[in-house]
Amino acid sequence: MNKYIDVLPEVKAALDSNAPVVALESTIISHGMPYPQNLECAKDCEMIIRENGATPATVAVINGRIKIGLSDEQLEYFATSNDIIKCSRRDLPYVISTGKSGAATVSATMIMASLVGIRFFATGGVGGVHRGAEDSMDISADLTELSITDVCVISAGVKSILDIGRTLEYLETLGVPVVAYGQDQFPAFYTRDSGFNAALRLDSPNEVAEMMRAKWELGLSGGAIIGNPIPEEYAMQKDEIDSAISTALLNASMSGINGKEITPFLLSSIKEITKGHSLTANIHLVQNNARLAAQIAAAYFADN
Ligand code: PSU
Ligand code: MN
Repeated sequence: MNKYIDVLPEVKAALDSNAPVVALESTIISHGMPYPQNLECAKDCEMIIRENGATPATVAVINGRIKIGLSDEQLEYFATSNDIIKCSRRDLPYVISTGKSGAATVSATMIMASLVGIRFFATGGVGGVHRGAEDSMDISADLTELSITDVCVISAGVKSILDIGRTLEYLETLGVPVVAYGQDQFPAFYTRDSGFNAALRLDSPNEVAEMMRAKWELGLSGGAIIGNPIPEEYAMQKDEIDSAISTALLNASMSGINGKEITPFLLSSIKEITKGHSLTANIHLVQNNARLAAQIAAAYFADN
């Protein structure tokens, strides 16, 4: 594995001693938020994970090397560089073999985290079934990854730019546990309620840790989505976000945006339309997920 992977010494020490580690993705830095908020958010998430008893490991590819844990300079590079490839499962071998640099989406982060034994991962929102997928077939590789790779993903649901109902159906077909944390409703990223109940509900970090232990000890491979609602005080008004999403989707279709460009385009367009409100919400929900992920990882490794 060393042929491909560099693990930051701090992360390696934590992994060697069976201490909790939480992975963070890098696409949210390079393609999900503008500078400098992306860098501040990345650093704050790492700090929050430490404060809650775990070691953070931001995951990316730099010059063809898998990096588990980034230095401050490397974080800065992902926050400012324009030529970073958004990298999901399909892109990973190419980015590595050609010595390029890639930011890891949820699917690629899960793969690289699991290669070194990291079990928990915090992000903003998982990818899913896009609206209109019955024509475009645009379904994020994040979903299939969740069915095969043993990493539990703590998110604020799936991004509300998606078709949440179809995403939940697809996850059921794939056998991925979808948990609403602390409420019955599956959250909707910028807001606390998607209008759909999650199939499962858990109310404490320990309950989540025990569900994952049961899953993995039984050999039921794959991850889970823990849908952690954005804190009330940072949640957006439903009207504001719904109309921003509609406008952004229209902009995207008029500009002919598709494929892997669509999610970054929509996020940035929604930020413009909401005059930055969506970015503020995004930052707070990611931090909230980092906190819960650290608490879950700490509970899991406390009696492992
Ligand atoms: N969460 C955020 N912002 C993001 C993403 C998640 O708050 O930008 C990224 C993740 O990397 C996720 C990707 O895997 O969006 C989904 O992209 P796509 O829809 O192209 O699969
Ligand atoms: Mn897609």
